[in-house]
Amino acid sequence: SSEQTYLDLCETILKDGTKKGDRTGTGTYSLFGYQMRFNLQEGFPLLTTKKVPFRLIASELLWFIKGDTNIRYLLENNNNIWNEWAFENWVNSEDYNGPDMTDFGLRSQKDPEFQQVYQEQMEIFKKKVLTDDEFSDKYGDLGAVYGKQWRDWKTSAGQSIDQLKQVIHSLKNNPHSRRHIVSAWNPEDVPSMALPPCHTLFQFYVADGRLSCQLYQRSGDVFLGVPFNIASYALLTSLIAHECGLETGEFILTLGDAHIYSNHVEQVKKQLSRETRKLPQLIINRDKESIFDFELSDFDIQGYQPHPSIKAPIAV
Ligand code: UFP
Repeated sequence: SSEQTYLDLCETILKDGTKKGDRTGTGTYSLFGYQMRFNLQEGFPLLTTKKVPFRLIASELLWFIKGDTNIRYLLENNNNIWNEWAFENWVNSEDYNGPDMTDFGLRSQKDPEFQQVYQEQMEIFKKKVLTDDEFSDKYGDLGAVYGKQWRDWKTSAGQSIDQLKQVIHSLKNNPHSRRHIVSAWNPEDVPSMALPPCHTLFQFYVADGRLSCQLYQRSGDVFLGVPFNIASYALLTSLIAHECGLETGEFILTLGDAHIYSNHVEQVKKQLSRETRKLPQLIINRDKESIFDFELSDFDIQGYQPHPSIKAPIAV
């Protein structure tokens, strides 16, 4: 099954990965340059060897598609995956005068007492983003992240480029083009970003009535991040194929620095000991056409019977 290509990557990193320090201070096993292909006709590539939370992936993708960069929409959908990045801006600002949150990511993993203090501050922060418009505009917004670059790329002339709309237009009108590209990597914005885009550039390809997509991902946390990234782009490809009246083809993920954090190794080994199961199916509401009209309730995953989830600390 397609899932095997992911498990092969995990095995290859454990076997051949170079031990390498990293920005977060955690340490990784890493290799450079790896490609995986997922045949979307075989089923939706949501891993079955551990449970992957589809709802979080779907709400994050809709957030990108809307061009939204404020975590409020995510919080409204019980999605906490971007909280740390906004929280970091908040605790580093002049307006914050709570307990010291220096290095909150690492410290909360090592120090249970600090973990509690951190959780409290995070809850206060989330509540403010959800209820206080002014606060939310200032500290809930992550700035020039994916949604911004996909939908509202600012040119030097002060104009805006809607890359996602343009690429859908070109897929419909000039399917054989070799220029169906969306770039999230904006060199001008990178220095001011807390997290420069991991999924940097993607390209679509049409042949035999099928839509394929290839993503170049500069950096992949293979245990925690990559399963999300695979499902997210498989979903994006499926939604755009739906809008363009095409069948789905392949999703191809090309990774730059593909790494397993040293504190994920045991979890990866556990996952590798499990048997793959049949991939689920993605169901899309046929009454809607444009991907810009889709809501969370317009699609669902059917027949997903994964092994239980496996917990692991996230490197911030
Ligand atoms: N990461 C992913 N996928 C993502 C995302 C982050 O794997 O979609 F946003 C991981 C990769 C890396 C870390 O472990 O987050 C980002 O750190 P860096 O910028 O140092 O590569």
